[in-house]
Amino acid sequence: MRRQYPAVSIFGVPTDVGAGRRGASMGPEALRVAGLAEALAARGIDVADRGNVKGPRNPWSGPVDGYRHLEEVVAWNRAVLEASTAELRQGRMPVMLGGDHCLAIGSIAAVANHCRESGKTLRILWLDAHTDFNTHAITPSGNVHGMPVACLCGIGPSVLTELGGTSPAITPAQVRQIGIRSVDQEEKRMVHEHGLDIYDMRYIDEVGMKRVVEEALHGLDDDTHLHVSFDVDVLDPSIAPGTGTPVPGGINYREAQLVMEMIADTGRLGSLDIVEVNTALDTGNATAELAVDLVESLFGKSTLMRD
Ligand code: HAR
Ligand code: MN
Ligand code: MN
Ligand code: MN
Repeated sequence: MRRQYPAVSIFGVPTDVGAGRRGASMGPEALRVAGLAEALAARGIDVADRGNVKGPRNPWSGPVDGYRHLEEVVAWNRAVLEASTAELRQGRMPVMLGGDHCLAIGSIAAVANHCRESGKTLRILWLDAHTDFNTHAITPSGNVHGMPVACLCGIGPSVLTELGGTSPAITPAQVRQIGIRSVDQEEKRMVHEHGLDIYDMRYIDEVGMKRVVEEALHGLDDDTHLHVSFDVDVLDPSIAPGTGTPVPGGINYREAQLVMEMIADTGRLGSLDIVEVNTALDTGNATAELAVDLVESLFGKSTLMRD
């Protein structure tokens, strides 16, 4: 039995202004070349590729007051917010192709507003090696892709925390993070202080991915809008080498498939980011191709269930 999905609108967000290495700006094309839109269409989903949102070039300058390229990050996120908001208003599912993970500030601010307006409950599944909960005061790099969760929770510069109008856009209680294995010293204190729900690699090893996803998805109901923010560095670098901040010991192919299949089973997926595909660092286009394979499962492809 095929589950019904809302129409999908794909946007490229070709930027790496939030990252410390160049190349994530090529992610949208890499995912297109890997056949993302075709794969969704083949599943019977009404999919439109809206092209790329526009933003400033990467000035490749150093941090100022603990932020690199803050002005550019804000400009890109305004464009993402606007694009995403327009699709949600039409009842469509925005899929943002990064680009670095700073774009989640705009995409999730849009979804949070949409949920407030429509009376839905928002749940965010953050698949990542990193917690992305840094601030300008504690960041080791100044790279804003290490800060989006904090910004969304109201901790950060007002130009980002107030991007969508309401600040904070979300609360830590709405977030579940899976695959975490790299948290900076001061960032550890922050995530504990703010009570983030983190399923780190040790916990995944100990209890298994099935239970992890059951716990992370616990309490979803018909009124839940599930946003998945998929940072490809959650995957083990041996299968996903094309990313700017790889960390050994990530989730393997089967674990990744299971996460996606279990999310699909909820039928609650409402919006998606696919970020940090860095083609300059990839082996061929392997990382984008794997991401497309996993996204097919996220949209209900399964071994035995008939389409
Ligand atoms: N924690 C490090 C920093 O803030 C590295 C962060 C991010 N890398 C990402 N985001 N790909 O998940 O600089
Ligand atoms: Mn990330
Ligand atoms: Mn990451
Ligand atoms: Mn919705």
